[in-house]
Amino acid sequence: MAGEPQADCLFCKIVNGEVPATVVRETETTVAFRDINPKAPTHVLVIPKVHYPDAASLAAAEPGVAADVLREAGQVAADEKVDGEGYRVVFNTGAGAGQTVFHAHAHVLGGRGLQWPPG
Ligand code: DGP
Repeated sequence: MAGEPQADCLFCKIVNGEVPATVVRETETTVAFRDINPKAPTHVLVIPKVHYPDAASLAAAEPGVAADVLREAGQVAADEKVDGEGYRVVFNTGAGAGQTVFHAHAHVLGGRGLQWPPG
C-alpha cells in the first residue's frame, strides 16, 4: 500500500531504528539526520516516516507530510544557524539527477558558499 514501510529501503530502516543514524530532529511525521557523506559543513537529510520513492510522489499522495518535510528543513537550517547566511534544500529526483536512495528526502546544505547552477 502507498506509504507503507518497504523491507529493502535503507531510510525506512533508519525510521524504524534498524539502521543507526545521527538524528538531529524528529516529529510525528519526519526524521532529520546527518548525511553519512557530507558535502557541506551542514548536510542533514529530512525524510518523511512514510515511504514514497521521491518528493513528487510524496507531495501528490500526502501534501501535508510534504509540507512537514519543508518546514523541518527550515527548522534544521535555523538549528544549525545557517539560515542567516543562506542554505540550500535539494530533492534529487531520479537516478539521472543523482538520486541513490529511493525514499523521499530533502538535503539541507549550508555552512559554506554554494555555487549556482549546481553540477
Ligand atoms: P541521494 O543521492 O539524493 O539519493 O541522497 C542520498 C544520501 O543518503 C546521500 O547523500 C548519502 C546518504 N546516505 C546513504 N546511506 C546512508 C546511511 O546509511 N546513513 C546516512 N546517515 N546517510 C546515508
